[in-house]
Amino acid sequence: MVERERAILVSCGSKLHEWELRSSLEELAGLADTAHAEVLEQVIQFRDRKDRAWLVGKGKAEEIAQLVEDLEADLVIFDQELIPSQIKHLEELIDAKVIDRTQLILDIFAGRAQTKEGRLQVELAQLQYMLPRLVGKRKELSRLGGGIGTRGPGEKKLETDRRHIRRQIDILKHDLEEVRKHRQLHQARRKKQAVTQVSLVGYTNAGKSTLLNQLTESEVLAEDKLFATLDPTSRKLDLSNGQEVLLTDTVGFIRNLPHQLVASFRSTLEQVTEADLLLHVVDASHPESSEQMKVVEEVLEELGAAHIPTLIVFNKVDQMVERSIQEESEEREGNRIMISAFQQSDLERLKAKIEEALYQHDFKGTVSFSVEKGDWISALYRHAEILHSETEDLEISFQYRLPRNKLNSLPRDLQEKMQLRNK
Ligand SMILES: Nc1nc2c(ncn2[C@@H]2O[C@H](COP(=O)(O)OP(=O)(O)OP(=O)(O)O)[C@@H](O)[C@H]2O)c(=O)[nH]1
Ligand SMILES: [Mg+2]
Repeated sequence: MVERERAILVSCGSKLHEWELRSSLEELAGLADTAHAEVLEQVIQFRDRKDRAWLVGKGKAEEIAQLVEDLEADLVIFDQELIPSQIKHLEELIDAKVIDRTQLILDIFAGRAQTKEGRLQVELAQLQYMLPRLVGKRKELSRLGGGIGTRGPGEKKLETDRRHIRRQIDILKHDLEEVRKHRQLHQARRKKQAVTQVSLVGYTNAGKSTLLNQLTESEVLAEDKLFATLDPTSRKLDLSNGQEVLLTDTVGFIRNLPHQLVASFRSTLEQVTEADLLLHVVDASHPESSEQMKVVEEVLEELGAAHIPTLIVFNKVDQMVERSIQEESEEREGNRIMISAFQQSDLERLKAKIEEALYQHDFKGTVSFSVEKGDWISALYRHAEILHSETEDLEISFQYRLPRNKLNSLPRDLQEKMQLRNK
């Protein structure tokens, strides 16, 4: 077993936001653990304004340096993003590696990516994170005196490093585009076959992979770690009405998700935007479940997926303390369900609820046209459920129910006739 790095965690912010700072720091400890670090100490510095040079202020930075020495720490992790000049100052003072939350998350992702696309995406995010930091260092150098000794090989090296990184970024983007085209081809085929797609989304560690496993009897990795899943996995799920849907597991979200990551994962997360239904899985036993839900909603918004019908799945109710409050809210609204992923009867209820949600979001209506439109009639019989039909003179009219994802299986002119195209 590899020796765990010894880490000190630091957070800094206004006393007004103490609660938020503490819970974010708690989460940082979880991230550190996921990255195999041993957390020795957590330090919070309250100040209303961040120090530009030291973030936490020089005095506090000196205290941290002392703490590093006393505890023999290898690593100091800041919960707030560090700007280049802060990294530089802190590294000069502290005899340990200095990183921030974003770097830690990128590092975890790098260790976890399994597929080619996942690896490319993480690498791209890492380089994009590095690039401005190199620029920063260069500026720092030229400001410090300029002239002899500062511009020489050091600056040249940075310049070549930057060029090299830019080139790498271009190559990665190009490779990603290739992988992406390939995947879109698959997706287009899926769409053509009009397979209903249901995607699991939610905060990291909510139980998405566990649910995928339980519902489809598969064995994807699920564990009590943050970001256990990076690459989307799809499995077939049979509903009790005989309908077959494709259930997709996705990467978990977290507050202050590095935006470089959201950007590079956009293409894998496109599967989320293509879904017919989202299952937003929430760890109902987590003290901050409602904040976590908000974060997920924000990321969905950012991805352009906020409009997709969503079923909120409150998971881990077996671990919940205050059950009654949540149950009440469940009764008030129809788009939520409380379950434990380990309870067979709950899984059955969930499947029924998925069926219901898919059904609920189908198109319903009536349409009439000439009986001579043979291709329209057969398309309707093939793809829609005909609730009622009537022929009068040479007009035939249908009362129908059409699954949302079957829309494009109908001839375009029929879609227009049914006035469903822009719904
Ligand atoms: N008690 C209890 N634990 C659960 C339940 N569902 C999942 N878990 C546990 O929660 C932990 C996280 O589960 P995962 O399925 O890996 O969570 P995830 O949402 O896929 O997490 P990421 O992939 O990290 O985003 C695991 O240890 C599961 O065993 C549940 O209903 N009850
Ligand atoms: Mg997972």
